[in-house]
Amino acid sequence: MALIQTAVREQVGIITLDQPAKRNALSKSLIDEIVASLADFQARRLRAVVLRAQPGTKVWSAGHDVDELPASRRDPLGWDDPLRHLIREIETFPAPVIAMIEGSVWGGACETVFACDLIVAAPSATFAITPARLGVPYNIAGVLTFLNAASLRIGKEMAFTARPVSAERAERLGMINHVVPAEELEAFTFDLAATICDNAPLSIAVMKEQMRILAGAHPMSPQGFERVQGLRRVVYDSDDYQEGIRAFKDKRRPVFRGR
Ligand code: YXS
Repeated sequence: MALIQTAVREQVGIITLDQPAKRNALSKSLIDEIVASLADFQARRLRAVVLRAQPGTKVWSAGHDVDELPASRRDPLGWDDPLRHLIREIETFPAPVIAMIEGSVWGGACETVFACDLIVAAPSATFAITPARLGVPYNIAGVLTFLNAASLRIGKEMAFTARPVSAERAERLGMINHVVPAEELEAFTFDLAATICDNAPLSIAVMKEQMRILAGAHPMSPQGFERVQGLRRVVYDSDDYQEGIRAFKDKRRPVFRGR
């Protein structure tokens, strides 16, 4: 059963998340379908991609599929994790990927949206960074995605509180490009895509790649990286990590004890 719908409108590829029963959770299967669609769009030399959910959805995506997070003692967001693969595919896709958002966006889906090149949202959209809600030690490239979207102070507030940020506040803070009334969202987004398609695709592709390289150009010493990985291991080996996942599955509030 398809977990996404795809379409092509002139030179724009469209990917619609379509697994409402699981609130479009980013499972490996769903991510594999997105990645395959991006490869097809690239082969067809499409000049923009719109990544959206079903019209009128209350939840754009509930984030990483919690059922696919490792139980314990293994990095939950290592290089080969499907979510990490999706982020890299979006960042390296040789044309702009525009996230069109209605409803709430959670955790790994929030990073996915922030990894997109442009974000157009309806007033109903909210954005939440949720590792602290589940006891997950986010990975350092993911933290950089968040810091490239929000200021350090806002990034800390979102990460430490795990509270959703409204579309209006996100636009005011420059975290998203436009907030548009829901009934105008599709027309506005596709007009933006059409404008991009009328410009020089090679020039756009090289500027997107330059900005990716520059946005990721942060010096980190081998010692610094090893320190981060050591700290993350303490977290994903902790009782709190297991409690966070267990509480989610039990549909109850977690009780974190700091060990
Ligand atoms: O009980 P059934 O079988 O019907 O399944 C329920 C949920 O378990 C399922 N579901 C998910 N399954 C796997 N992974 C998920 N992330 C996930 N979210 C939901 O979908 C069915 C319907 O969910 P339900 O009843 O809660 O729907 P709702 O409309 O009442 O509430 C929608 C949400 C999104 C507010 C609620 O589902 C929710 O809070 N979901 C979790 C949001 C979240 O914390 N996501 C972060 C996932 S972990 C992640 O992204 C990173 C690793 S991190 O945390 O580090 O950022």
